[in-house]
Amino acid sequence: MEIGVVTLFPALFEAYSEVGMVRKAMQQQQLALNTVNPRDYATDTHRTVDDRPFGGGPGMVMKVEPLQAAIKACKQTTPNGPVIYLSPQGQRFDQAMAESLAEQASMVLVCGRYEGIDERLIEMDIDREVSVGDYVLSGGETAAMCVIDAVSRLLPGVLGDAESVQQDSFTADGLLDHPHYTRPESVAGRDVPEVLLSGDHQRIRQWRRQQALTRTQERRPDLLADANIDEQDRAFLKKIRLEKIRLEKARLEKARLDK
Ligand code: 9WO
Repeated sequence: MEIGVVTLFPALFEAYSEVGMVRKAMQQQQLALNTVNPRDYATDTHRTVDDRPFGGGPGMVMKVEPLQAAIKACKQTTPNGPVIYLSPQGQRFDQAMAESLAEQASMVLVCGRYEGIDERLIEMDIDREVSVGDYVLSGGETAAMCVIDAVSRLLPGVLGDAESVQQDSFTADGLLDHPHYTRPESVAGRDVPEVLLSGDHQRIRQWRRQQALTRTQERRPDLLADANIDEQDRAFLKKIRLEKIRLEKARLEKARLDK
């Protein structure tokens, strides 16, 4: 996959592409990153890329011409891929979107700065707006890195057997991950759950599944609606819900008697 990035800060992407899965994907030639700086397409002596907002107010807006020229230059190497603008107004990025973007041969990620980009540029040159979450950043760069990171690890051959996407409970079944432990067996009096030391792989698999289910129900119950869970999983979730209610009732009863 070829990813073009339009950014006033290409150095951020150079640093990011030197580490981890992104570096691995590039070494394996599964990923190519190409940054284009709108400042290099500004035509005035001061290389201006921003201007005051029509209608007044604080801050600056990214000018159309340098940004448009940069996007055009970027599309030379990524002709058919979508042009994506990272903004809080966009469709929410998630694992399913990462999977569908990973199937593309190319894409262009446009990173805004200041108060944003001229709306007419969005109308003319942006195919879709994508948000990585409901917060305001100082620019789109870190959001673009989230997209690059999530997508690169899905490219063919990038993850080894050890980190297989199939093993990842979120990717496989839409559940949160189970907890992880490594040596030593005891840390400040906290022991690794006995089951993980048992060598009983059937029991370990079941425990991890139940941990993933419990955490998803407790922390992100919204994910259960689309999760890939079977009758046994549902029965377990019902059991822990009932257990929680029973404990709460016992607690209330105790409080009543203590009064
Ligand atoms: C600035 C601002 C100032 C006052 C009131 C509201 C405001 N919103 C913004 C704003 O959205 N600035 C953006 C900064 C302009 C475009 C790039 N920036 C950005 C992208 N911030 N956050 C994102 C982003 C992108 C993707 N997913 C989450 C957040």
